[in-house]
This record gives sequence, C-alpha cells and structure tokens, in this order.
Amino acid sequence: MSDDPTIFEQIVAGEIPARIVYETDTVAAFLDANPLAPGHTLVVPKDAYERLGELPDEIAADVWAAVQELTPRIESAVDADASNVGVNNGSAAGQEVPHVHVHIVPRFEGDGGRPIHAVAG
Ligand code: DGP
Repeated sequence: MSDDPTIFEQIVAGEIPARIVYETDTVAAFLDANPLAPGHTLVVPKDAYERLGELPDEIAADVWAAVQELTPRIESAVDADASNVGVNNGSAAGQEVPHVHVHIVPRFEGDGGRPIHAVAG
C-alpha cells in the first residue's frame, strides 16, 4: 500500500476543500463531491485504514457513533424519508478511495433509487 496520503486524509488536514459537517478527534464527516442525493455524506476515520477489518475497535465505535448521530440529523436537514447507509469495502465492491468511508445517502419516497441489496443487481 502507498504511503501517500489519501484524498480523505488531505481533506481532514485541510489541504483539499470539503464541506465538513462533523468532526471529533478521531472522525470527520463531509459532503460527498459526487452526491447520489442531496445531503450525501461520507463519515471517515481521520487516520487512513483501507478496509473495515483494519479499524481498531475504538475507532470503529467512534465511526459508528458518528453515523448514528448524523443519519437522523442529515435526514432532517434535507427533509428525507429514509437513508441508505453503507460501505464499499474493497475495489471489487466499488471502493475507489482506499480509506474507509461510510456513505449516508438520504432517500425520498418515490425517488426511484434502489435498495442497498440491489446495488450489484
Ligand atoms: P467509494 O466508491 O465508496 O470509494 O466512494 C468514494 C466517494 O468519494 C465517491 O462517492 C465520491 C467521493 N469523493 C471522491 N473524491 C472526493 C473529494 O475529493 N472530495 C469529496 N468531498 N468527496 C470525494
């Protein structure tokens, strides 16, 4: 694996602009640059781990706590009815950025989107 900082480390460091919506010592969240829906947000550990299985337990807990806190807040902010919450874990699953990130994608009644179990269908 490369030692070059990931795009998301550069965002966390303030080297690449992003709309940061949440930050703690260990976790950040910012709006996705290529949103699938209004409010599409990415939650990341500040340190770069490529795969979910590499996350230390305490960091995984911090990431999930952020996802739990942010999901209803984002739904409320964009007046969504629901959300898809998911991780593309590895390139064969569509992971493009090698830094764990949880997608929170707001969903709206009748938006025509597919459920997460149909993404590979
Ligand atoms: P994935 O395919 O799961 O690795 O999703 C990567 C997401 O990251 C994709 O939805 C677009 C987003 N993304 C890529 N580069 C940037 C960036 O520089 N800034 C922001 N805000 N999002 C980015």
